[in-house]
Amino acid sequence: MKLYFSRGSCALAVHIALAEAGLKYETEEVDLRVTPHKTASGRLYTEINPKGYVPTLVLDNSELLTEGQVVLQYVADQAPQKALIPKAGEFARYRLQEWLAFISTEVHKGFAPLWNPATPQEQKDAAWERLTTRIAHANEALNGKEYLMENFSVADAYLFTCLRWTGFFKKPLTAYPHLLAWMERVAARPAVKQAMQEEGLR
Ligand SMILES: N[C@@H](CCC(=O)N[C@@H](CS)C(=O)NCC(=O)O)C(=O)O
Repeated sequence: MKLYFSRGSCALAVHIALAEAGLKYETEEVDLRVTPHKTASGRLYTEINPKGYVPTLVLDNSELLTEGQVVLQYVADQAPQKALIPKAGEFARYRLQEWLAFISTEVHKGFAPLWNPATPQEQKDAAWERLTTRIAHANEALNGKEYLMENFSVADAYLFTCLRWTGFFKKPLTAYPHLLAWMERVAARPAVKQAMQEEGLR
C-alpha cells in the first residue's frame, strides 16, 4: 500500500493507523503549499487523486481509497488482531463511526477557517470559539478513560492528528486536562512515534 500524505496533515492519522496495524506500506509526500499540488517525485498530484487533497491510499491492487474516515476504517480492518476498530455489525462499530464523523466534520473541518489566510480575524476567533465546544466534548468523554473507545482505536489517531494543530495556532489545551493526558498517552505509543518520525515531526 502507498500513502500520499502531507507532513502533519490529516493524513498523519492514516499513517499512524498503518503503523499501528503493522502493515507494510510506503509513503510519498505531497507539497500542498504549491498550486497545483506536486508529489515529492514531481508528479501533478491530481493525476493520482483528482480530488487533489490528502490522504490517498493506493492499495496493492492499484485501487484508490480516499476520505480519511473511510481510509482509517479500511486500514484497521486489514489487521483485525490489532483491534483498532470494533468488528462490523457490532454496536461499538457505530460508536466508532460516530467519533470518526464528529472528528471529521466538527473538529477537522472546524479548523478550516484557521488554516485559510484569507479568513478575517473575527471569523477565525469565532471558528476557534466553536471548536472549543467540540474540544470540551472530547475532554469530557475522556474523563476516567484511557482512549475514546475501550482501547486505542483509529478515532484516537484521527483526533490526536487534528488536535496537534492547536500547537501550530498557539492555542494551549490547558483547560482540558483529560485531553492533555490522553494526548501524551497517544504520543507515547511506539507506532505513533514511528509515524511522526517518518514525517519528520516531533
Ligand atoms: N474530505 C477529505 C478532506 C481532506 C483534507 O482536508 N485534506 C487537507 C489536508 S488536512 C488537504 O489535502 N488540503 C489541500 C487541498 O485541499 O488542496 C478527507 O476527509 O479526507
